Formats: sequence, C-alpha cells, structure tokens
Amino acid sequence: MSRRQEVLLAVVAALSVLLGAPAGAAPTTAGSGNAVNQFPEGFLFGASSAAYQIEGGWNADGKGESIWDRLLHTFPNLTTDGRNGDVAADSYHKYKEDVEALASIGANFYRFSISWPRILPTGDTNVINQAGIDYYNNLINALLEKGIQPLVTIYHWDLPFELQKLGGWTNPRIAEYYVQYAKVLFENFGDRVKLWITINEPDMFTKGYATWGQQAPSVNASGIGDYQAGHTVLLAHAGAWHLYDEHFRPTQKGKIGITLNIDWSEPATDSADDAEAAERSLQFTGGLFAHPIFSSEGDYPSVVRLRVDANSKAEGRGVSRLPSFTTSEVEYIRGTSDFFGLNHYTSWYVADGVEGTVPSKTYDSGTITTPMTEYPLTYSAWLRVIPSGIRKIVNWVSKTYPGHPILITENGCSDDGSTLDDQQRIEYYTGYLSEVVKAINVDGVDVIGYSAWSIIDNLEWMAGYTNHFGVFRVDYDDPDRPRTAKASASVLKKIYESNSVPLEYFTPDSSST
Ligand code: PNW
Repeated sequence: MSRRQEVLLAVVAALSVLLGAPAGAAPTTAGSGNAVNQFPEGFLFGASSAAYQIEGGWNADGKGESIWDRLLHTFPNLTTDGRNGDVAADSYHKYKEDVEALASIGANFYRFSISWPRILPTGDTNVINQAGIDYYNNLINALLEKGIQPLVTIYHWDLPFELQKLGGWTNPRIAEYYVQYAKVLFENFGDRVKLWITINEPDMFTKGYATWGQQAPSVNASGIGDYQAGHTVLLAHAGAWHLYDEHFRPTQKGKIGITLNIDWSEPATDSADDAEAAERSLQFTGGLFAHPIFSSEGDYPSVVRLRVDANSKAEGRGVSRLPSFTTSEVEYIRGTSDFFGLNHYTSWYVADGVEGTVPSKTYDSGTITTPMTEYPLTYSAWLRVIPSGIRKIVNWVSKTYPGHPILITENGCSDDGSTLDDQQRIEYYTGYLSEVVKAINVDGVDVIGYSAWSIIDNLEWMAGYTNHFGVFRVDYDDPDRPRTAKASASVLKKIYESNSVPLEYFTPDSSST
C-alpha cells in the first residue's frame, strides 16, 4: 500500500470515529478520563489560508478575474498599503514551501480554499481550466505525501467577476452556478479530499452587498443586499450539500459543512435587557445562517424575522428586506451540514439600544457593540485577546444547536511584522487553546478539531499586507517571498504533537482570562 493510501485510510477511520456519532450522542470525551489539558484521541490540528490571500497568479495560465481582482485593480487605494493579491505570497508557485511549513508544525490537516475563477474562468462549466485543476491536484498530492489531509473551502470570497455581472450573490441563480462549480471539485478532487467547507463566513462577505469599501463587490445596499446575498448563500450551500450527499458521499465517504464566524457577545451590564441584546446580536450574526441549517425547525431565527419585518413595515416598504424561504426551501436547507465549522477571533460588550444607519443589519439587531478595552489589543483594531470568549461561544453553539460536532476552522491574531519573536501570538494561541480543551473536558462540548489562522502572513483584505496573521513570516518586499518560522510555530508544534496544551502553557483558571 502506498503512503498516500495509508494516509487516506487513517483519515477515513479517524473521521468515522469523530463524525459518525448520531445526533445527540454523548460527547466523545465523556468518561475518557483525559487530563484537563489533554485533547481527545484523534483530535484534528491544522492551519488555514484562502486562495486570494496567498496564491497570487491572478491571471496565470487561464485563470479568470474575481470580484477581488476587479475591486482592488479599480480602487487600489481601498487597501491600507495600496497593495493587492496579484502576487500575494505567490503560493501558486511556492505551495511546496507552504506544505513544508505545515509539516514542520505537525499539522494533521491544511484548510485552504479553491479559487472559483481559477477552475472556471467564466464562472460556468463551459470552460474548465486544466491548469487550475493541475495546481490543486499538485497541492493535494503534496499534502498527502506528508500525511497532511486537505480540508477544502469551496468558496472563500473570490466570486468570478463574470457572475458579478449578473448581480453576484444577490441573484438567486448564483446558487445554481455554485452547485455546478462544487460538482467539478467533487469530481476532480473528491477521491482524495474527505473534508469540505461549502462557504466561508457568509456574515462577513455579504457585507460586500451592504456598504462600499468593506468587502468585494462593494455594493451599497445596506440592510437589503446583505440579506438577499445571504439568502442565496444558504440555498447554494444546501445545494452543494445535497449534491455531495446523494451523488458523491456513497463512494467518496467524506464530510461537508459550512463555516460561520461568530464573535462572543458579552452583556454590557447585568441587566435583563443587555442579556437579551447580547443573545440577539449572536442571532443576527451567527443565528441568521446557523438557524436555517442547524436548528431542528429550520428557517431564520424568529427574532430576526420579526425585527426585520417590523422595521421594513415601519419604513413604509411593501416587502420585507429579509427574503422568505418557501416551506420546501426550509426543509431543503435544514440539516445540511455534517459539522459546525466555526471561525472565532474575539469578543465584544453588547448593550440594548439602537445604532447603525437605517436600514442596516446593525440597526435591525437593536444592539450597541463596544470593545472590551480591558483586554490587550493585537495589531488589528477589531481584535482583542479574550481567551474566555472561545469557551463561551463553543458552549453557546453546542447548547443552541445540539448534536453537531464543532470544527474550529479559524482562530488567530495579527502582529505588525516587526519581529519573529511573536510573544502575543503565543499568549493568544495558548490562552485560546486552554479554553478549548476545558470546553471539551470540563463542559463536555464536542469540539473535533482546531485550525490556526494562518499558516503564513497573507493579504488581510482591506488591511493589505499590514496585518500579519501567519505563524510563518512572509517577506513581501522580497520577490522570492521567503517564509520564515515565527516563535509561535514551535509552540503550536508542541501543542499539536503532544495532543495537549503542555502545562507550562496551560491556563487552568478561566477567571484570570
Ligand atoms: C476572517 N472581524 O475574516 C476570514 O475568514 C479570513 O479570510 C481573515 O483573514 C481572517 O478572518 C482574519 O481577519 C474576518 O472584523 C475578518 O470581526 C474580520 C472579522 C472577523 C473575521
């Protein structure tokens, strides 16, 4: 048996143990007798990236233009440093060095995304770009050679520009194009890829249909376009899940889910109104996408439905700004995820009250969000180090949507690029992972894996290359884009290889965090 076949067999065996438990079954760690700093056997450790943020090769070998290519070529000053993803970390040519970096930290898996326009330059299947297929085949094979399993994000924000001409995600028909694209990926890579994420962070990228300058495609339709785009996303996600479930799962035997980003909302005071507001803010960010997929009744959360309907009416509108699903669509979407992919970075104070333009999702939520200034800030203005938040959010997810294993698909923080001795990142990872392992062993939450964002420094969207999220530095002034390990890489390696947070790094007491 080849090394690759052995790896695949091991991966499938581990997955069936981790993900095969029926809904509502006892958490995998129950009665395991694990020490509190020890992850369950078979826990998956990895690192993440996304195509536009690392690949470059923006028009290489037949790749089509994406909405990010178009946006940053048209408005170069949108990013903090005026730079774009044309070359990025040049992973299109240097992917083998990324694989080396992953192997050096002991990663079990690599979460990367596939660029839709690199595979389908027109967005549709009339043109399939063989060079794009070859690139991802090479990457997947290089990973498997090292015993690292690929976890593929099908969509991480880089829509083919040709589909934006039709309105992008605000056009419900984009769901059909998306499913055809997913089919090409299952057909070409599904023999070796056993873990799929349909769509990354709809709450974040649908901001591209709300306010100019935040996200591609940068359409100004706050409180309308973002809900409409999210509606299409849910149908697209469900379409890909059903396609996989019916036509590919029987032979390929993999798992497929969605990734949602949810910050923790801490009530600003101990008043009942603020507690309710904090829950409401979780519903407007996480619940908007999670409830239709993971709840037992499906559809949008009632608090979101009621508030957007009422505000739309008060604004004198004839239709609600939040679209409706038919009864059969509710059923079509419900239950379409094999795990709960969670991206989590930070926490906020949330109070009852009104802020945001009319109309907007923020205004609809009836919440006021403020930073938790007593916690340390990272190099990103929105990102504070608040380890206790990750334990609270995984508990919230498992209580609100019971029976779904949680896969943490992103977690990490940024530095300013000035040093390889990234002590704050070490504190961040060890603090957050301490809280994750306690959530598993003390609270009984079913977390099955963890992925660090990111393996290498990359294009941080509108922040350009000024926010460095990598455990490997990339020198963006050197045309060779050399990668160099930061201090945090060796700490992650210790955690990943010992399947625990070693006691020297472990925070036993949450109250201190
Ligand atoms: C995620 N926030 O985005 C994305 O999936 C990555 O592509 C990105 O590089 C990473 O997190 C770091 O930012 C987010 O403002 C961007 O709360 C911003 C926020 C959250 C997630």
